[in-house]
Amino acid sequence: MQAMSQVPSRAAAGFASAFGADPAGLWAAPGRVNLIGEHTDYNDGFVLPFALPHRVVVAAAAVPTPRWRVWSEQTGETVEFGAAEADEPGRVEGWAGYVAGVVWTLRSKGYEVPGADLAVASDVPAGAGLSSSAALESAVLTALADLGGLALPVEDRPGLAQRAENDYVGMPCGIMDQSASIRAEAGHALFLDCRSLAIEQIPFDVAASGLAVLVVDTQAPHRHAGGEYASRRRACEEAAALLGVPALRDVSDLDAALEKLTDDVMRRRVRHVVTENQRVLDTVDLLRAGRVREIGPLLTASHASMRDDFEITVPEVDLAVSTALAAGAYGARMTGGGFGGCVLALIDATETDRVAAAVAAAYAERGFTAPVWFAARPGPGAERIE
Ligand code: GAF
Repeated sequence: MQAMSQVPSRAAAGFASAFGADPAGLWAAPGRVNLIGEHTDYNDGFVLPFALPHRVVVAAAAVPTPRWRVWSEQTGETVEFGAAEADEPGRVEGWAGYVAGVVWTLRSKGYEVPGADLAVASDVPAGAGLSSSAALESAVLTALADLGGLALPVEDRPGLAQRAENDYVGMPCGIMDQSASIRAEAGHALFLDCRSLAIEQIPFDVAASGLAVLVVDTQAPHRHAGGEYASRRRACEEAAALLGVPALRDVSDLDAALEKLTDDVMRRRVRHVVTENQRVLDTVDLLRAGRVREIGPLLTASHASMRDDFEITVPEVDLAVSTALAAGAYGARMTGGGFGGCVLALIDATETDRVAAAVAAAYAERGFTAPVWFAARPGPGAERIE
């Protein structure tokens, strides 16, 4: 917790040393874990993420000309770009591309984006499937909107940040991560209909039920994650076209749909998406009724579906899930896009250390890199913090 509270001062100090002045303000946006609903967002389906207390913090000040300088604590470098680079998708590469992408998406929608100096610090683990890039986009978007006094309704912001990632950076993600980072509320999970973009804040105070969400960062290297993600998305879109529906969200009779498809891989992809959507709805029903423990089997079924039907898990992830379950978790699943990343387990709060130790021991036995873990509580969405 202590390290987290230092992120704002690190961003402010980085701003002062990179730009020789004080920032006009500090803005923060969180990473997320997804409780359930994986690879459903780009199928117009349902998701239920919550915001982590881990955040990207941006210290920023407007400048009078259309140019942007961005310092990153992680790399220690300052990247500068102007309107020409911002207006050409892909031109700014690497981490600064997410910042340029936000400038691009706003400018291309006709917003008067102020030039700015920005310093970025973060305690969202990078490359762990906890949406550090969505947090960066969301923090920058929130900062630029405030600095420029842009009339930017909150419900439009996730789509703008997603567009930065899809069309500037070139990652075909759905809208879940940016929605979680921008629209989540502390103490709640965000139930999002990815077609209508309607949201409902679902109370998710695990501690009040004597429970904890243990997040295990498996440290598994991401294996071809980008290409595999894009190929899963393509398979879903092809299946929807074959089935004659706008998106897999619209499959109402799973058995009939599976009969129409001849390709076994495609059938399993469809089965994952359709059953996962239903699991999100069932989880929301249980949480609305305050039956938190009972969501466990849905989490575990979600994992089996990702492992067997969507085929996006890796041995480290499967081992963390099976070990947590054997150690008494009510449910456990991989969270995020897959091919590495994090696992979450719903456990009794008193059991956190014991379950984490069991996973660490299982990893040691298999010769896997030691995992990192923390207990996650739903934090707030993007906001100005100073
Ligand atoms: C990644 C993507 F960015 C999200 O849009 C979502 O598809 C997720 O993988 C899988 O549920 O985080």
